[in-house]
Amino acid sequence: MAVDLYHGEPGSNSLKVLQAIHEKGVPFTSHYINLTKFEQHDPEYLRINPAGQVPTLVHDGRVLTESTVINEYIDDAFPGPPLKPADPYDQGLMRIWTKYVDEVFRPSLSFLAWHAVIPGLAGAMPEGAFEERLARIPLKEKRDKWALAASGGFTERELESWRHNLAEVTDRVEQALTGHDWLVADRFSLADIAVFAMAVSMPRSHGHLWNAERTPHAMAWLERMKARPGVAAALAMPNHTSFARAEG
Ligand SMILES: N[C@@H](CCC(=O)N[C@@H](CS)C(=O)NCC(=O)O)C(=O)O
Repeated sequence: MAVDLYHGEPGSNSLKVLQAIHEKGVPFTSHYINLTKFEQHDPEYLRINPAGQVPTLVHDGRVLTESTVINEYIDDAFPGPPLKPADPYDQGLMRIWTKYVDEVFRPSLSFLAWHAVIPGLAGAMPEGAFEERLARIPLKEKRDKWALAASGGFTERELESWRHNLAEVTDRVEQALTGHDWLVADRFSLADIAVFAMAVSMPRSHGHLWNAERTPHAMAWLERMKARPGVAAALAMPNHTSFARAEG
């Protein structure tokens, strides 16, 4: 059995899959893709993942992309502790969390981070270098969004709605964890893994939302998550840069 995982720093979507694979105890070969060197756009990597994004799982030569899909596959395809609740209704609740992370939490976090970081990054590059990098991004949607971010083009209304989303996510997580150790059915699951992948950076990046006074249950859950051996092993994967950690 050969399991190859192509991933970036232990943050965001890469951290999501690294947690699942370590929690499940699946032996795998790690292939680090350096996002700050734009290795995700190298022709060799694009042959595996034409979207030019991490993570990508290759199991016995079969390629799977999309972190949420990969995590369900890891849980279904390999022995080890189950990462989904047994009850179908609880599985539904778990998937509402993973969908919410993919559609609301992660994009809001990314767009705000791009707004803060990309203009400086582009400005620090030699003339034309950023445009050259942009041209290599396979996904038009991402290319356009990065170009807009670089020119400071996100509107105040957009920024406000992404900030609002982050406050809403925070409140939902705090509420779900009040009186509970885990997000769904009082057991650790892919819901905790998906939310944690984005939330771990919140006390640092959005400390006004995530802090001991405002969100004591969410803060305690972050520590509970970090204390899990699989999650700790995922977080201990090499981290070469602070830029790519949570923002993608
Ligand atoms: N929907 C994809 C999104 C993957 C994604 O956005 N990956 C980011 C890192 S977290 C990435 O590769 N960013 C670099 C780029 O798009 O050039 C998934 O969930 O796997």
